Amino acid sequence: MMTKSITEKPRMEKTCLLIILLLSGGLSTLPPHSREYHFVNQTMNWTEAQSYCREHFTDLVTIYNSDINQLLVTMAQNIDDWAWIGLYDDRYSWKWSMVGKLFYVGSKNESLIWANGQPDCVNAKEYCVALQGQTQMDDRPCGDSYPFLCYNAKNTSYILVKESRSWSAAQSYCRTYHTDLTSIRSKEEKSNVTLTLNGSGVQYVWIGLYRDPWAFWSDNTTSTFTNWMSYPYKQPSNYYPPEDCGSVYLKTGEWADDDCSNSNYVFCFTAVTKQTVVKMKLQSEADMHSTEIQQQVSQQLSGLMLSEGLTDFRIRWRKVQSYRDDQSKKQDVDGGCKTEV
Ligand SMILES: *[C@@H]1O[C@H](CO)[C@@H](O)[C@H](O)[C@H]1NC(C)=O
Ligand SMILES: *[C@@H]1O[C@H](CO)[C@@H](O)[C@H](O)[C@H]1NC(C)=O
Ligand SMILES: *[C@@H]1O[C@H](CO)[C@@H](O)[C@H](O)[C@H]1NC(C)=O
Ligand SMILES: *[C@@H]1O[C@H](CO)[C@@H](O)[C@H](O)[C@H]1NC(C)=O
Ligand SMILES: *[C@@H]1O[C@H](CO)[C@@H](O)[C@H](O)[C@H]1NC(C)=O
Ligand SMILES: *[C@@H]1O[C@H](CO)[C@@H](O)[C@H](O)[C@H]1NC(C)=O
Ligand SMILES: *[C@@H]1O[C@H](CO)[C@@H](O)[C@H](O)[C@H]1NC(C)=O
Ligand SMILES: [Ca+2]
Ligand SMILES: [Ca+2]
Repeated sequence: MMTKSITEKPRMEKTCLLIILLLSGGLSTLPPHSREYHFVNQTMNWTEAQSYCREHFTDLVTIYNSDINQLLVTMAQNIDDWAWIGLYDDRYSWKWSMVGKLFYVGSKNESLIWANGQPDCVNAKEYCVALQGQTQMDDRPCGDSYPFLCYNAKNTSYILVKESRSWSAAQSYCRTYHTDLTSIRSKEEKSNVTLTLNGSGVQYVWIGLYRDPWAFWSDNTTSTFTNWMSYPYKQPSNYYPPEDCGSVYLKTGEWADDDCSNSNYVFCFTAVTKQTVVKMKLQSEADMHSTEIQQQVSQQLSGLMLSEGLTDFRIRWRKVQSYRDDQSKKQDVDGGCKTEV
């Protein structure tokens, strides 16, 4: 006689729970709606200040407008000293005029070599690059007038214009009559440039390399607001080079560039992140456990949310096993039903 034992399992209905997290605050590159500011009543160098802020709060402060600037001044109660802010100058963040993309020359040489001690950004005024002695690079004041090298993409030729112009006037000229100021991104380009300059006797010649001064904040957000001190010491000055870190004078709220190894007070911020969770239970004839179907639904949903102007969100899937015979007994099972966009 055969016996058959069947363990009767409750019937399962596969359902997926779709979870949408709506976020705002510190996680995007847009200034968040709400930040808390902190004055650190201790002095340290800029790198230590950055670590301190990241450890105890979110990051060094980014100042988006004069209201925030004023608020910081109020917090420090008239101390006759300086405090670090998140602003810094990256003297290796060079870009080519022709591509407009960040091209990190850095301190290592690709096919370019910085002349001894360069880039030194004398008086915080040198944001354009000229070839010096035809081979080595030097950052120079963009307003200086030098001969310049254009590149013409139509007939792939390099044109040395011996008439001296400022960097931006040279750029306009090249863009009008040729393609742009020349780039030097490879050995081939370098040797063509050397060939073009050979025998010309030019001392300095503009090429297409330039950078934006004081463009970066520690938390990677951007701000167009500045409040540089103009009197009695015009800032930024790069007076004791390198002065690559931004600080605020606590009595007036005016800014100065400072040697990053100096000891200053510190302003940090905490991003107040708001999170809204939207849960949707989806039931369908389609197999909601199929990754393909989940991705399709996620994609449509993200498209919908983006078109509504919502940019900061995550979509997650979660498997829910609901038992027909006992609706109250529900289990969330991680994995298996999960997708993120
Ligand atoms: C900083 O600390 C000193 C004592 O160490 C105190 O006298 C001063 O009021 C504090 N300043 C602020 C702004 O908290
Ligand atoms: C890089 O610099 C070294 C010396 O520091 C030099 O020998 C080498 O030729 C340079 N390379 C390029 C591609 O310029
Ligand atoms: C390339 O074209 C430019 C602009 O028309 C001209 O000035 C230049 O002489 C040409 N170079 C060669 C090598 O044909
Ligand atoms: C540079 O010169 C070489 C020949 O030395 C040529 O093959 C190449 O096309 C030139 N490159 C550019 C960007 O003009
Ligand atoms: C520069 O031109 C001279 C002739 O005018 C030539 O002898 C020399 O080899 C050239 N140098 C380079 C680097 O091409
Ligand atoms: C800022 O951006 C850089 C490069 O994109 C990245 O390496 C770094 O982790 C970012 N820092 C923060 C605080 O988000
Ligand atoms: C800041 O101080 C730390 C430890 O004292 C040191 O390792 C670091 O190099 C300093 N940073 C700067 C920019 O001087
Ligand atoms: Ca220089
Ligand atoms: Ca300074």
